[in-house]
Amino acid sequence: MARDFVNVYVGLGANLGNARQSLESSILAIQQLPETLLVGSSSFYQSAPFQADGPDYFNAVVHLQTRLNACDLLHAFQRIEQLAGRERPYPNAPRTLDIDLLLFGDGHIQSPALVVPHPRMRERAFVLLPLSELAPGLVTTDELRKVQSQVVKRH
Ligand code: PH2
Ligand code: MG
Ligand code: MG
Repeated sequence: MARDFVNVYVGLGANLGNARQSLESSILAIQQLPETLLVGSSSFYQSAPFQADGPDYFNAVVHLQTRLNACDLLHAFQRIEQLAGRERPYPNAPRTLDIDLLLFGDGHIQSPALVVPHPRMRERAFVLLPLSELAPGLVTTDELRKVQSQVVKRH
């Protein structure tokens, strides 16, 4: 029997090259993945690098429904990052495109390659603000209050 569609939330980020264009292109690429529907995408948000360096980031969150498993989805995201010229010279280095699996249904995954829910997403305004725009029920007001000192500009 075919597996059910799972609700998935994905964080997009870029701070090298034309970051806004990279986010737009990544959404188109994600939309073309097999067995996957794009349900919605947030506004774009601009912020200084959080615990990282380089130019300002543009970030967004997209909501998907997919029948791919988390591992296949991760590999598909890595391929899209590669096509966007992603390099990894050191941890949290500036990047042309970062695609992070934030939530995979109500699944909990703990493997060397993938941890879901994303372990740092609740500390980051650049994730919580676009996520709460798309799915207000997934972010509490208390969580938003805790990150309110992080300056994030909605576009
Ligand atoms: N990603 C990081 C580290 N810091 N800061 C902002 N503003 N946006 C990001 O996407 C980001 C970051 C590691 O993935
Ligand atoms: Mg990331
Ligand atoms: Mg990443």
